[in-house]
Amino acid sequence: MNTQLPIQADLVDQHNSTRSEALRDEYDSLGRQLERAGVRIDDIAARVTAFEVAIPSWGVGRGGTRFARFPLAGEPTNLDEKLEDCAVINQLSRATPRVSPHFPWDKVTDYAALREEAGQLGLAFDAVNSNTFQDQPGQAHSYATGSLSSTCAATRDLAIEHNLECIEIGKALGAQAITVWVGDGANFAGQQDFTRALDRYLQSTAAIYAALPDDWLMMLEHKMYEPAFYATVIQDWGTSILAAQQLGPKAKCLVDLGHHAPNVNIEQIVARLHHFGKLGGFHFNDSKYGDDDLDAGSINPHQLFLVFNELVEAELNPLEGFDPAYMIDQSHNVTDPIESMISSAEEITAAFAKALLVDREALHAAQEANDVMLAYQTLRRAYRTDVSPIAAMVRMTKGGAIAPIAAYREAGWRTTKAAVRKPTSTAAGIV
Ligand code: AFD
Ligand code: MN
Ligand code: MN
Repeated sequence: MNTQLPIQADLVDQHNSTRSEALRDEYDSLGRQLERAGVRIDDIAARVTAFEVAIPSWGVGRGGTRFARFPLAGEPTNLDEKLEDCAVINQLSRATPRVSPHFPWDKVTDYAALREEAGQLGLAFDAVNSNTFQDQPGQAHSYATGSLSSTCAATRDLAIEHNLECIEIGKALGAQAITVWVGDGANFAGQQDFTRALDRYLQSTAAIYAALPDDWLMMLEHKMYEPAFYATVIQDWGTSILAAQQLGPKAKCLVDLGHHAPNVNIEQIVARLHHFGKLGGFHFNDSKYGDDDLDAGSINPHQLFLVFNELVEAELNPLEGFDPAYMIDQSHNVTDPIESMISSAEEITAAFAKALLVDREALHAAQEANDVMLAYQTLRRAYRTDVSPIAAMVRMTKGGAIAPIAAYREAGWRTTKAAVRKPTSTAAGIV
């Protein structure tokens, strides 16, 4: 396919030419440092080259809170423009070649044409997301009573139908997974029978599961609260794994880093899910208090590293297979979403690269010998390493920019788009 990338290739080449000598120097120096620890930098670079994380179609516009949304001049106003911005992120970072779409937000009439359009921008589609947490105009049965777990059969049927449609759309787009997150739950004690609500959810998801193609996954995304504030139907990884086990082998759990109670040990959840063959994928983001949807690694990069440490560990013990889907799920309320996504992709890649640097043999030996300090220091040594020359070298080799945010600013993308894209609304609301 003839790709037509949004930023002029000359501009990226020129950006890199002024920086490549310094980068080579830093890469070689890090290479010597790693060699002394018995690690070949090119091996790490090869792994980083193959590493990819999908971006959310809903993350390229300015997000908002329930109080307000502050639009950004030149932000995308339709799906074509969203894809264009996703292509910019991937062109400069070379780590985000797939877009995870959300329906009905991303509904179009011709999905074959949409796939083609994305392909021309160097993009493909990742897991489709269904949306039964808000009503669409003219919807026959409201989700105000819940969706897949609603007490109202007609509402449940509508929610099932929507998920089936998402699978059909996903097939046309070349996706191989559907992520199901529901806002179902209760705001008051006594509002909902916990058991019956879960039973209804399981029945509804079984109907969706039955329509999954053989090579597809259904990822169940748990979330502790919001929009329901007293209880949610799939509140944590416990309910999620039990539901996934009941549904069957194609059902797995999706871990959104922001969907846990504060201080929960997410890396341990990752290890547990993998142990039972139910680790489906991730929604990366960062948070301080709840489902904050802040940029990955911006608050707690150490946690991100510890998650990847478990992932690298899991990869060495594939058990029932190891192939989690990596996706970003963020809301960019105060930054340019393109810059946030580039920065997040870099943080996620760095966490992965650092986890690869962990001396596994030394770590396992220290664990077996109960040498607590040595085990801890083994992790720390990897975490402290500045891996940015590896990520930059990989980006440049793949045709991206050495300093992608600087290159993005040099390209003047947003200013150019502000002149041609329509202004967007300031309406409050969570997207
Ligand atoms: C939710 C979940 C989920 C969903 C998104 C919608 O994280 O992934 O698709 O928000 O914006 O909190
Ligand atoms: Mn999510
Ligand atoms: Mn969320």
